[in-house]
This record gives sequence, C-alpha cells and structure tokens, in this order.
Amino acid sequence: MLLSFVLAAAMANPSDCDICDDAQGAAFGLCNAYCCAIDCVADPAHPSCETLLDNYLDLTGEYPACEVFEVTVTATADDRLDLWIDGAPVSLPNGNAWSRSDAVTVELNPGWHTIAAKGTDVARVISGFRAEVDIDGTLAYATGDGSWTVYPTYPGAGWEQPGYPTAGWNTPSVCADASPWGTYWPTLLSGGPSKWVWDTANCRTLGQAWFRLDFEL
Ligand SMILES: [Ca+2]
Ligand SMILES: [Ca+2]
Repeated sequence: MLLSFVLAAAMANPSDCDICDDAQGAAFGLCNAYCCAIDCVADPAHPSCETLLDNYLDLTGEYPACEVFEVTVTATADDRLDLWIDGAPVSLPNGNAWSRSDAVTVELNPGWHTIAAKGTDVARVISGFRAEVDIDGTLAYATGDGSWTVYPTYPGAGWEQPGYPTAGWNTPSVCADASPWGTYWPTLLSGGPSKWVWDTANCRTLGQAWFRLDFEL
C-alpha cells in the first residue's frame, strides 16, 4: 500500500527529476520513488527507502542512478605510475611520463572503495607520487592531506585489493624539496592542492613506494 502511494507520487511529478530516465518499467517507478519522490539520498532514514532500494537491487542488480558516484582520479608519479581501482588495473597513457598526469573516471556505488598506486623511480634525481580524487566533480582527497597510506617495500600479494589490511602502513611524507620538479608541474594537477609525496620526506630514496586510499561513499 505504501509502495503504491510512493509510486503514484513519483509518477505524478515525472518532470521534477530526470536522473531515472534510463530505467525502464518497474525499475523506473522504483528509481523515481527512491531518487525523486522521496529523495532517499537526502533523507536516507525515510521508512520507505530501505524497501525501495532492496526492490530495485533485486529487480536490476544495480543501484538507482542517484546512488552512483562519479569518481575521477588524476595522478602521476616520478618516474612511473601503476594504478588500480577496487583491485582492477587501470590503463594509463601517461604512466611513464612523470610530467603528465592521467585522469580516470569511474562510476562507483555506495560503500568502501580502494585506489591503489605503485610509484616506481628509475634512479633519476627524485621520486614522488601526486594525486587528486574528485567525487561528483568536487575535490575529495589529495596527496598530502593525510588521507593516503604508504608502504616502503613490496607489501605482499593482494596489496592493491579492497580489504587488504593496512595496519603498519604510514602516512606518506610531503616531499621537503620539490625544486627538482621546478615549474614543470604535471598538466591537470597544476595549481591543484595535491603535494608530491613519497615514503620519506627526502624523496631521494628513489626505488618504489606503494600507496592506498581507502574511502567510503
Ligand atoms: Ca604520468
Ligand atoms: Ca625520478
């Protein structure tokens, strides 16, 4: 009965919200009720939200569109960056170019997520990792803000996977002297709030460093 009322309310104002336009049939009704008529993102404690979400998940196997986050990772490392999002490797056209960042956008659902990055130096001058993470177009995390963790030696198999235990990992150090990078700031990161970081503030240890950002949406 409540669900019928909610669906009727959603259908009464279909133009108020177009985020569910890609959903079909019953899924459209459930999405519209969840995202628009009630706005469960703003009012998750509403008594109908849990049922609506369960029904939508059962019907489609996916979250309603208003519970999908657009996450953009912009990053580079001196000299090489390898990147994983939720354990899956990401192809980086500029992975071997320290002065050029890559920007990768993925859609993620509510819950915990992991961005993993391996920085590799090729024994040249200085080493560093730099990254910014936007959620739905707003900067959420940047290297140097204390949100990342780092491990100075190979952490072991599965280190890039969600749920990998990071006890004993450290907060990356902001590189004390960024002058070797001069004015060659990586494109897309230029002027951003991120800092060059590594496992020590010296940033002359070269070698490799392993980074993780575990965050909840
Ligand atoms: Ca790069
Ligand atoms: Ca280097």
